[in-house]
Amino acid sequence: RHSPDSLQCHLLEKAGILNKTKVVDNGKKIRKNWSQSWTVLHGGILTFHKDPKSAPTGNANKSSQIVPEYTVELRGALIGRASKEKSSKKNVLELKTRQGCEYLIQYDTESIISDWLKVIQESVRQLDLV
Ligand code: I3S
Repeated sequence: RHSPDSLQCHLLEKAGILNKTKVVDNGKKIRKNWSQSWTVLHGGILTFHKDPKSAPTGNANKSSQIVPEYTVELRGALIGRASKEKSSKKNVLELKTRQGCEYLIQYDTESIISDWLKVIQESVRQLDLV
């Protein structure tokens, strides 16, 4: 039950719709581009999928709706509430990866954002132990 494999299994956490934008790419600040994203946290990896609305028309089949846009390695990452200067939106989280990328994550429903904050914090903590 506590082998490394079983620990990996316990890292299945959450999935849902969020708004997100990357703001720093490998240490370089980039222009915000908020979009909605089917977001999956599994095995210490957070995957933001492409907004199906951004897919070219005629290509809106099921598989085009689950194309990963960003995969984020959570080991060693920092997650917390973003300061007011980072965005005018409400309920914004800031996620900084060890690889030097930063993302903002937002949703108008506070309980949804606080659940994601808790589960990402817990995932980062768990990854520290294995
Ligand atoms: O940090 P900024 O530059 O105020 O972010 C805003 C811009 O990304 C804006 O797009 P343009 O760069 O095309 O003006 C977005 O529409 C806004 O949503 C961004 O600000 P918020 O406060 O919503 O994160």
